[in-house]
Amino acid sequence: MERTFVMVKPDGVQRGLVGEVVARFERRGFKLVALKMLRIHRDLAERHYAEHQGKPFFEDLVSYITSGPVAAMVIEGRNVVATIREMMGATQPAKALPGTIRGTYGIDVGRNIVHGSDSPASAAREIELFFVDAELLDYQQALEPWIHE
Ligand code: DAT
Ligand code: MG
Repeated sequence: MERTFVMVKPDGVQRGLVGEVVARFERRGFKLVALKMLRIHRDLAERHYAEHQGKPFFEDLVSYITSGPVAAMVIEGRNVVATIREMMGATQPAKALPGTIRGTYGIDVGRNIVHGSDSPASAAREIELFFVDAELLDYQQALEPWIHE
């Protein structure tokens, strides 16, 4: 089963949107396999956003993501990486479709509430950056047969 890494960014935590974001994924039927809050420090931020190093917005991105606590999670389900990207909406909230997370709660690109891995390979890399194996829980979702046929 596929896994993805999701994070409610500091603006989402400050605005009290952690429950709202998690609830959307739970209601969709996805399984939460890890969840914790942490404060990201510069070293982890730079590694997480390594692909953006050197871009003009990199410094602002690192200072934003390290500016307060985040809620980090690992979510499991069929095609979960792409589905959660769709549920998040476009990177620029102004272009995100209404009903998506960013299209419901966001305006500026530098305050776009949520992160989600963009591919299964990114997910594997990001999960390893933020979690140790023992934090990824292996359990049966009681409603599983009612979610997957
Ligand atoms: P996403 O978060 O949708 O995966 P990304 O990986 O391209 O988007 O960029 C990571 C974050 O960097 C994004 O959530 C917000 C910021 N960002 C991206 N492009 C930007 C831009 N052109 N100007 C300012 N910030 C940007
Ligand atoms: Mg990205």
